[in-house]
Amino acid sequence: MPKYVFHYFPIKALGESVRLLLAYGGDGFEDHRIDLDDWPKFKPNTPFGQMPVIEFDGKQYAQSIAIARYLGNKYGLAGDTLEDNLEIDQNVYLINDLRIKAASAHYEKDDVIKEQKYKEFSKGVFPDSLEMLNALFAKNNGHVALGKLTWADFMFAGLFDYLSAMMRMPDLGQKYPALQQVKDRVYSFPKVKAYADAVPA
Ligand SMILES: N[C@@H](CCC(=O)N[C@@H](CS)C(=O)NCC(=O)O)C(=O)O
Repeated sequence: MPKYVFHYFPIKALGESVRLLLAYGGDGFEDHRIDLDDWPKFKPNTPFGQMPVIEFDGKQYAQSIAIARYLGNKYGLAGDTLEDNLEIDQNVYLINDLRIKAASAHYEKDDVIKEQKYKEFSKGVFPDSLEMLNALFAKNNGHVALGKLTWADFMFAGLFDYLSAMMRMPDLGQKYPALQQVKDRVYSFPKVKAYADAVPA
């Protein structure tokens, strides 16, 4: 019986960063992927009616960034000082701001407003944020923060495909090579690669 059970939909989205950290940590985890049809039955049993949720030692915990930070601390992927951890959080929340913006276009229900958002964001917030992140990661030697491997790298690597799809930018990695570098490094760890090779794309 693995130590951790990780509950999420059968997609990457907000779950993949945690899965990558669990794979890297190597303690073993049950990758419980819940289909949309089964979700209404499972939802009331989660802390806040949302996933991702991680379960261990008889308890459940929600919120993807909180879970990623916890695993980062556990697996030696946090900073050494309070200020180091502030820098990691700062850069993680910068990525998260872009994720929220991209989601506001991607999940927009009104088709006219949706296309307006894509038009506006594709000229403004998307390139502006991506250039900022690319410069930040390049300055950090191909990492998200502190110039070294931290849980923030896993956070970003796990979100990469989701961001690329939500921003309608299939060439994200070609356009912004430092972003690709962060992703590639994370996926090059043998345990992470083994996990990624074994699951559906
Ligand atoms: N801030 C939360 C957001 C979680 C969230 O939005 N989860 C969505 C899926 S990505 C969900 O559970 N949706 C189903 C529902 O709300 O019923 C996190 O980062 O974990």
